[in-house]
Amino acid sequence: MWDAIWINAHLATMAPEGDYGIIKNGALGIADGKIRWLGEMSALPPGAPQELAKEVHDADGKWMTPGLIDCHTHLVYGGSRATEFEKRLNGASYAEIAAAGGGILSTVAATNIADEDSLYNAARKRLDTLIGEGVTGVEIKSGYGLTPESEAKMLRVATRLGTDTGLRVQRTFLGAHALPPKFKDDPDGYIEHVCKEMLPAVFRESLVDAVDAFGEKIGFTPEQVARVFERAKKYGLPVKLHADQLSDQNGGALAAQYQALSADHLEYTTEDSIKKMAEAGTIAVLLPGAFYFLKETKLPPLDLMRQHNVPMAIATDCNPGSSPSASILLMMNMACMLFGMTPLEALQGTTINAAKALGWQEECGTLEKGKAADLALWDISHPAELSYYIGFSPCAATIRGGQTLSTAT
Ligand code: DI6
Ligand code: FE
Repeated sequence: MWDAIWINAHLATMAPEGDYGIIKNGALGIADGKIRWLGEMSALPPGAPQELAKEVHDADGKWMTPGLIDCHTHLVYGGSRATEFEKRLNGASYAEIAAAGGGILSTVAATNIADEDSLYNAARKRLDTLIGEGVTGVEIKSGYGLTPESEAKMLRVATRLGTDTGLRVQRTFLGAHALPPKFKDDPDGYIEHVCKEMLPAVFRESLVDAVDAFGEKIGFTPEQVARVFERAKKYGLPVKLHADQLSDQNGGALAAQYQALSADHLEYTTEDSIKKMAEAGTIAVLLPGAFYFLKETKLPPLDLMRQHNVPMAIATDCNPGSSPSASILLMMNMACMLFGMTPLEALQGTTINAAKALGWQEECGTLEKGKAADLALWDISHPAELSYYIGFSPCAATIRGGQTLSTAT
């Protein structure tokens, strides 16, 4: 006997490659937090649904997909950057604001003075918004602390968010996000500090699942990133990279060289980088919110990614500077409208490919027997509808490991 069954649901399993994997008029049974059975209603084992499972949910023609996964966020942060947004609309550029000590560093200042509870409460609202859009898994980066204590504080908040909500959370250490004022003229010294003090400190506290860096002219050089990645490898931690967002830094190739889970942004990435990502199995994470909010004009090379079979994921990049959004569905719409993705690619980008971008593909990302019961139920008439609405969530339920998630509000 299963713990629960959903009957009269249309399933978009996302399991076969290149397809929604649709099962019309289906059912899905779960036990111990895992999917135990799925298929057409007509193929259910004999007996009334009540005899098959302790809990019976009649989906009444709704659609079920894997729970969505937001595989790149900075959703723990203090303050807001609305005044900077206003400056940009009055003509200043993102890079100019960063060079003048604003940008990421202004969020670092606000995050450093915030206590854990206030960071938690602000982040929880953003996370609850994601849950309301069918999200069952999320990646959360540090990177607005830039001291061992403050990075640990951010990662503790990320840990608590996972524990309290029941979401699957990957905690990513992003110490190499920006140069703190204390190391203003000594980027190499800061990288040394990241490798020898900060990463060991958060690792000792078991606060970190992966390591990221910002490889960019206004971030860190490929050599500096490589040093961070070498150290991450020593700890057995997977890496990922903010790559080629504002200029080509061979970031895709660098990520691939370290078998990175993903290279993210990629507006300026070259074919050479993409080929290397394909060989290394590095996922391309596309962030249309940042492209939109920074008014970028250079599109990531999607055709090359398709040509070389680099799986594409989509994420919110939720952060106060370049993508102040906690809507994964809006990102799917933007990926279609701004990047020319298809709705199928967009849904793959927030399910199976997002799972791959976090190394979770054996556990979730598709509806398959044996995988976790991380599910989203939708009041829609076709899965393309998930990429279609703008600022509206047709989500009817979010289920993680068999438990229906509720939000704090
Ligand atoms: N790239 C981004 O999109 C975010 N970080 C990064 O390295 C933006 C961070 C910010 O502006 O606060
Ligand atoms: Fe980012």
